[in-house]
Amino acid sequence: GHRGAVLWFTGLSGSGKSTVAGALEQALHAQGVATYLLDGDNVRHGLCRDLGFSDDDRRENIRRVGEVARLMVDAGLVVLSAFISPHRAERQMVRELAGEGRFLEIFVDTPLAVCEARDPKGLYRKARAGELRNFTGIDSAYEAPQAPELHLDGQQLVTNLTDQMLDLLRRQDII
Ligand code: GGZ
Repeated sequence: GHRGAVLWFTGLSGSGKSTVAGALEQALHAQGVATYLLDGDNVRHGLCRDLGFSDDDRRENIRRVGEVARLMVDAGLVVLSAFISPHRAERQMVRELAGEGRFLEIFVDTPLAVCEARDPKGLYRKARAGELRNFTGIDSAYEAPQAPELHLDGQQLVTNLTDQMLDLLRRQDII
């Protein structure tokens, strides 16, 4: 069996949050664990389609995601949530919503220079050119976690990172 929990991935755009969360989800499915992956692709086109990237809109984005994640945890799912979530206060809010012991913060730590070199969607280039405002790491702040449950080096191989996450879930009696 397994118990519900929120795995909260935070990191810069291009840090690898979605890739790492997707790899963990596959590994959990292979073990018969019921999961749901929340990320910008399925949330910012629907539930949060009215929101942009001002501080207020990011706060509301994270608040809604946190509420949805809580409902899914109540249903017994392991929720993987991959948002930049740049502000400590909002991550703390979701931690309190989920309940202590049901929220695990996973910091996907990839240096800005590396994310910028990857630039899979060309957004960093646009931000540097002044064509995109309030871009995290360029002209909008990212507050790194001070005490995440797991601190991942985003430049390591995904298989290695997946093993570290599975170890965490075993230690926390989630799987
Ligand atoms: C940051 C932005 C911005 C700005 C568009 N700042 O690499 P991506 O494209 O796929 O991931 C980024 C995504 C961030 O959305 P989140 O919902 O995770 O952000 S937050 O938690 O702060 O609410 C990026 C794209 O949206 N994007 N404009 N200005 N990322």
